[in-house]
Amino acid sequence: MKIARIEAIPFAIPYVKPLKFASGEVHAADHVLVRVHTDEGLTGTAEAPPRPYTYGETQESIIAVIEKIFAPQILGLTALEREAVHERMDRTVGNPTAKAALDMALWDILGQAAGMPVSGMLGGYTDRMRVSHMVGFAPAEAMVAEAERIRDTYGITTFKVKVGRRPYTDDVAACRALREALGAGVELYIDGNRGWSASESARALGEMADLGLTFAEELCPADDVLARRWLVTQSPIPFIADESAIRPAEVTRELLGGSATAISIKTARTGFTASQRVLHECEGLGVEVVMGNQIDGQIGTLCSVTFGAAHRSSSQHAGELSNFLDMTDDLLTEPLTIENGALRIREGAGLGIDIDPDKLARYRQDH
Ligand code: MUC
Ligand code: MG
Repeated sequence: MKIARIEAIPFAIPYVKPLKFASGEVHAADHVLVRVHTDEGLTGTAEAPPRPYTYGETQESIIAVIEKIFAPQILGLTALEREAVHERMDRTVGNPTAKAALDMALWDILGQAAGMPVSGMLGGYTDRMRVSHMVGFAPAEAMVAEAERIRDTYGITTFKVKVGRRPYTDDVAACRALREALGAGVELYIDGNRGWSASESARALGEMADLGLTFAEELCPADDVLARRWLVTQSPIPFIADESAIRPAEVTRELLGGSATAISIKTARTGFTASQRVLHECEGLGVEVVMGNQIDGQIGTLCSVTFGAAHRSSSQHAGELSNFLDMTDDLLTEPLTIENGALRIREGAGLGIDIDPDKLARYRQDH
């Protein structure tokens, strides 16, 4: 099971419509397909999404760090030596999605070698997750129309609403319009991607107090340390740290510093190995987690649901597993389907990622 070869393949698939949020916007899934090949002929697969506005990574930097730094460090190790793989990769700081994709590809190899599904190897709690859909910036009527279409088509009844625009009153009006149109039975929470100040956030939360929001995520920057703590202390709902708490140590810092009271776990940035560390840390501290979305394609989404469904605490809340619906196409031979508001894991060995060679040939950018 020695790691014999690693591929980092750039591909780009257009979106039907761009996803816009306070820290950036996405028009195409310009991701990197990561394939780890063993000397025995197994191939582990995952994808790395470049999010320069969140982690500083680009498609080019992901490929470069994998080909020039990580591959030479880990070729020859086996998929059973993940701790050594991470020790070597962590000599390079940052680059979370490149490291995460390699980690998940190794788990895929382990599952295939053992003839077992990765979800079972991680914990095997359940076979599906309820899905939460992320609604990006648009005029309020368009956000309502999107949420209604997603609810009516896929049975999804949980929505994460992007906020953080200026003036903040546009976002408050959009949330109010969503609540009025969707009714009390739908779950709504908000994510500001650091777009508001702490005082704007406090005012907005006050104005939305009657909307029954369940979480508030990264409304203002965690780097505004005292202002953020002031905000979180008075927040009437759990305050999720997403981009401010990626690594386990950052999770500790934000939680103990009073800058967050819940955590978003994204396998796109912490893979399975470090995501388990974050999850267990949150369980030990009694902190709720939500499975977040790195604006993943179907490969990344399958990784998220595999992890989220594997554990009791990561499957309690709906997982953000539907952004691939905005893509015009994807790479999987058998596309993911959301039915009755839920997404199922794949039952076969490994992660169950089977890449359609024709689609890869069409969308890869290195040929
Ligand atoms: C999210 O939860 O913030 C947007 C930026 C990013 O890093 O992730 C997405 C979704
Ligand atoms: Mg977020």
